[in-house]
Amino acid sequence: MTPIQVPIVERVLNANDQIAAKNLAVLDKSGIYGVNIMASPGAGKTSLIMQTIAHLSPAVSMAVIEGDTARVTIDADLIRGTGIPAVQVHTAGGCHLDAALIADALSQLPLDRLKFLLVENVGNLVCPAAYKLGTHADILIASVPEGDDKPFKYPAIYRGIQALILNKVDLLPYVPFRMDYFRQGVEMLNPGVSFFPLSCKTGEGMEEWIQWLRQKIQPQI
Ligand SMILES: Nc1nc2c(ncn2[C@@H]2O[C@H](COP(=O)(O)OP(=O)(O)O)[C@@H](O)[C@H]2O)c(=O)[nH]1
Ligand SMILES: [Mg+2]
Repeated sequence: MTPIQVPIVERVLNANDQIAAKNLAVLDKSGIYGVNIMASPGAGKTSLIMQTIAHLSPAVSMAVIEGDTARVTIDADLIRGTGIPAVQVHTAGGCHLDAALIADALSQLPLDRLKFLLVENVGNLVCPAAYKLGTHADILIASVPEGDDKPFKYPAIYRGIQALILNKVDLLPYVPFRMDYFRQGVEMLNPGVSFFPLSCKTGEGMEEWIQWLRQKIQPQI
């Protein structure tokens, strides 16, 4: 079985990479900076998007693509409530977004009027790591209650990111979390990756993350 399965998986990923490259070209043509947000369920993806909107909009015209495995629009409705365009994508049980789903979502957005795109991937620390979407940056949100060992247990997703957020630092006094151990795992897998410990609840650390984003979006604003 294995000799047959491996080439098929490679072909699927190659096809995805080709569509991802087209998505990147579409974003670049419109001068849009795209960020793919990955994390486990509940780490704070939607909360970070809401905070980011609060800091950057309306100065930066932005949109959000929301990925969910179930046929719900909970997060997209929340985003639309801020006045920001949001496209809800359903993966019909699939554990990750892929480039073709993003291509379809991009066709539903007013690209000529946008400068910044946030994508909320399906909550999962395994599958999203293997599927490029065609964004400029892949970022991961870890959170304090998930525990400090996650870099060691989910290395692939930590290896491929350009920025790491550690959310819920307001819970550090209440939850056992060895920051040194966590940082050691991250450094082993992705030396020097941009790191933002913050709290979407209290706002602590948020300014550094927003500053990083501003520098990326800068040429357009
Ligand atoms: N204490 C604390 N709770 C947070 C923080 N950020 C998000 N939450 C809560 O964590 C839960 C999951 O957040 P959500 O943004 O929906 O996570 P998602 O599933 O990754 O999109 C919600 O109850 C949030 O209010 C934070 O910084 N501190
Ligand atoms: Mg969410």
